[in-house]
Amino acid sequence: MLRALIFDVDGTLAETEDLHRQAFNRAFAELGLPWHWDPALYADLLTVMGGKERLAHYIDAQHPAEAGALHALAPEIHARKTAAYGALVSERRLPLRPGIARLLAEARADGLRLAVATTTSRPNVDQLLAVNFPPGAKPFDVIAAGDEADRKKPAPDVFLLALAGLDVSASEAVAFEDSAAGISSARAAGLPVLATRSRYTERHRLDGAFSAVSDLGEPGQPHRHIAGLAWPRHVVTLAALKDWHAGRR
Ligand code: XBP
Ligand code: MG
Repeated sequence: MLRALIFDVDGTLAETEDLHRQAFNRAFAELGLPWHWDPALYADLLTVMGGKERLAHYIDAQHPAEAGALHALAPEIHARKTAAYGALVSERRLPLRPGIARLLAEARADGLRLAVATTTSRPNVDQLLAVNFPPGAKPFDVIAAGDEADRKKPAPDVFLLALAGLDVSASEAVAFEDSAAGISSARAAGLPVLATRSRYTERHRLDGAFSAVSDLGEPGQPHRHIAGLAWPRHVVTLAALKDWHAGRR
């Protein structure tokens, strides 16, 4: 029986990654670092999950001669980036992707449990939820984020943390992801995955997902089907998810 839905954040709940990119650039400028991550470079860097890990990879790859000093500065860079990201999410009032609020409401009304499983830092999740839900709302029962997991995606840790917090087994849940690493992580945790491709994962292979679509769709705003299971009227509804889940092998 389907008892829970578990959502990735960046690229899945909302198109956040370009604000992360802009936040990194703001942090570099604040600290006088002559670095600028353009969208093409950031798309490459996104193969490394985790902003701190991504920054460390960039330092080692692009600035090996000063790596020692730069790694020592990295926590300050990332802290400023997180502050800048929160300001950007708030300023831009970053919306949820199509179908997310609808599916969350359908799931809540049907008594399902809801969780987030993300590589991003917890303050980033809180900020995105704060601009999309009323004060005091608790859209998710469990939020598993960032450094709470021992290993970042594609390791399964953060999805296992979410399952434990929900007290459900992987066979009773469905995961939603946008990236190859995220799909690998959820699959490694034993979860079926519905992939909603995002702007920064246009070139990602979404193998492993039982269904891949452009987004969850809204009545009157059908999604584009990419691969795997197709959805009636090109909209992912809880009823259709429950039908699939009940009939899956
Ligand atoms: C996406 C990530 C995160 C963000 C940046 O996480 O890899 O690292 O890019 O956030 P997910 P931080 O898709 O799992 O939500 O700088 O806080 O890591
Ligand atoms: Mg993601």
